[in-house]
Amino acid sequence: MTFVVRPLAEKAQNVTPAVPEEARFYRQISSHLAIAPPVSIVIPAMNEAENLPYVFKSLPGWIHEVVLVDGNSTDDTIAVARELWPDVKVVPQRGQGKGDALTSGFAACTGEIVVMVDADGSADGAEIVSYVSALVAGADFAKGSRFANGGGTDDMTPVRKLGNRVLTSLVNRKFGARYTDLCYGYNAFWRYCLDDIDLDCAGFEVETLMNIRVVRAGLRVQEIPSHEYERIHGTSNLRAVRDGLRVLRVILREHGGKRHKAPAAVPGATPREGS
Ligand SMILES: Nc1nc2c(ncn2[C@@H]2O[C@H](COP(=O)(O)OP(=O)(O)OP(=O)(O)O)[C@@H](O)[C@H]2O)c(=O)[nH]1
Ligand SMILES: [Mg+2]
Repeated sequence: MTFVVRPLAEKAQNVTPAVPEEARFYRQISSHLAIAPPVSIVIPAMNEAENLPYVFKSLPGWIHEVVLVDGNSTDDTIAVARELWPDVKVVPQRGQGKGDALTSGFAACTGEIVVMVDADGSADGAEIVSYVSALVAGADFAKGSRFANGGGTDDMTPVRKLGNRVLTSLVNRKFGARYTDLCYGYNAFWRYCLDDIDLDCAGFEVETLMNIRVVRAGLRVQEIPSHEYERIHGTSNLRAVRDGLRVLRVILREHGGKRHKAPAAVPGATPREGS
């Protein structure tokens, strides 16, 4: 990958520089676009060793860093990640659940742009350029959607599609959003959005909480059509009813103006002892 090194002409509005001005340079991210802000990828991973080769293979070479949050994996997740991406920053998880993992991952990022990518092989890293393009063009939060024109899913059962649709309409009605997809893990944002998102949840309700708080904060949200592929190996950690109810609880609590206190643990999560 050839980087074209030039001084940055103007600092983007509202962007807190995470790297010194003199260390900035443009990275060419497509044949028509070069960007200055460094991009961090956050990957929550719990026993995903078999899927990581597909995930890392699809990541573009111009990214600034990869932060992998290990959910106390009992397989070779960490070793495989280090082999595939020697500079990977491995962050151990203190609690349990995807929300807890992302909280730790975001805190460890040094890039100005953060992209969340699942480790099950369902997300195509080639789409990252679309998310980043939307952000450098003015959006605060680039939210993946499997149901916007151009998006799709090979992974959702009819029951999950229905549940997602009902919960999406509820959020749209209660918070004045116009989302087409609520519970999707492929999103990107400028790091300053974390001040408004202020994550305090443990499980799969994390994306819903983020989507609600960014819209409530008046941030500019742009949906990005995204195709979700089937998980390649292993089984899903998501339980449609249990996690659907957690999502519903978050919606109702946020609408009631209360901050959601993180539950102690996510039932069904299987952490390894002593790591
Ligand atoms: N670190 C960490 N990662 C987790 C945890 N729970 C889930 N993940 C990761 O979060 C991502 C999404 O989890 P999945 O189990 O694929 O759930 P899903 O994508 O909603 O469900 P499927 O569509 O069936 O794949 C995967 O990369 C998981 O490894 C956790 O407790 N800790
Ligand atoms: Mg998945």
